[in-house]
Amino acid sequence: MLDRRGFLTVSALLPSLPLAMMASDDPSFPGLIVRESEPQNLEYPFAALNKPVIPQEHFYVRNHFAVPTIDLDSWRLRIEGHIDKPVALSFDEVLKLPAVTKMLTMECAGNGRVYLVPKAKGVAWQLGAVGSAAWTGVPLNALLGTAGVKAGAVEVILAGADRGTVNEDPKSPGPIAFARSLPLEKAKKAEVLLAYQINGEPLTPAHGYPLRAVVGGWYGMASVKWLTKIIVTDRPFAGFWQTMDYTIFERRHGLPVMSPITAMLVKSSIARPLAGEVVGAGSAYRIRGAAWSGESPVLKIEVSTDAGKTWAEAKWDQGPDAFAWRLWHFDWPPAAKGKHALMARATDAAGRTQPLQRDPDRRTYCVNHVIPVEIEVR
Ligand SMILES: Nc1nc2c(c(=O)[nH]1)N[C@H]1C(S)=C(S)[C@@H](COP(=O)(O)O)O[C@H]1N2
Ligand SMILES: [Mo]
Repeated sequence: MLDRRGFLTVSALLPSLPLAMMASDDPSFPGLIVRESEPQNLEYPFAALNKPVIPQEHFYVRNHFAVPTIDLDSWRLRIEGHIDKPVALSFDEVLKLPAVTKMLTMECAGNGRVYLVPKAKGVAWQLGAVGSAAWTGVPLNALLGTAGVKAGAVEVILAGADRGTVNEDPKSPGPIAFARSLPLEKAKKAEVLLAYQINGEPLTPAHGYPLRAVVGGWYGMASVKWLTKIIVTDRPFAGFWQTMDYTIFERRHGLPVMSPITAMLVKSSIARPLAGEVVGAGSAYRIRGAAWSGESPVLKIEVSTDAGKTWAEAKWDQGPDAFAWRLWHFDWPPAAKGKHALMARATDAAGRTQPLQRDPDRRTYCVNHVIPVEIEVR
């Protein structure tokens, strides 16, 4: 099937095939890990990380509901609310607007949840609900300019075409659409795109075809897929994923206040070795991983091979970027035989360092504390 620009959309031909079964350009790729099959929730096998750009067919998938069926002819992007003039654009009209391409890293706020003690409810992500890609689309700010934001506007709600009923308490009052808001200030930033391409390809249905938001620097829940409606408001949005799911406690005057999750926290993850891996004594082993932070470049990456007693700096594979992760490596001559706990910790340009301890204010989200990787040298 050809899309409007004549691109072959593989996924349009195979709408019911799980992503994990789709053809890949990399025969060594082990496939995505199925965390849930309906709705589809697929994790990137983090140990496979060997280049900074994740191809679309390897990119993790986080869906709350079934992928909506979109008819491109009747599809419109509508801008409503606290604006001068309502806007309704066809997909062809969106494609004609000036576009930009940016490398942006996106991490699900639940990534790493499986490492929480006690065991937390929710999708049991390990390290791989994160990815980085080159996204192409229209800056949200340009569309807000066309609509004319009125004085007194505070937020921009982004709503998707997917709908469903939340069946766990607190249950939703029937089917609701996935929606999330951004403060107007963030919505106007250059890193907030309405994207229709990833790595130069049209989006697949799983990743939001035909158009999705990509909110650079923020956890993934802000990057609303299957975007059809943008509502500018003069008061804070209190939707389900704004006030129930995807919230953490923030301390205000010492009191914990439920607050929507926003920017990604500074984090690094070790891709190799895997926990439990056996490493040969004597030969140098290359420890590899990635590090990122929201809205700030990561500048320092340290590795400990003795459970945090001593730390040494690792080497970066890419230059600093405020919105994209950097891969790193550390060449370790594993001398002593026996068990070792490997750790990595990143520091960003704002001076924030990854903590060693879990902060319980973050509920089951924003897992960025250092997670030791226990291996054995033989
Ligand atoms: N409409 C819609 N947008 C959505 C979601 C969703 O379920 N519906 N999931 C969000 C979450 S929680 C994440 S982490 C990202 C994941 O994007 P991806 O599936 O392309 O990796 O999409 C976000 N946008
Ligand atoms: Mo997410």
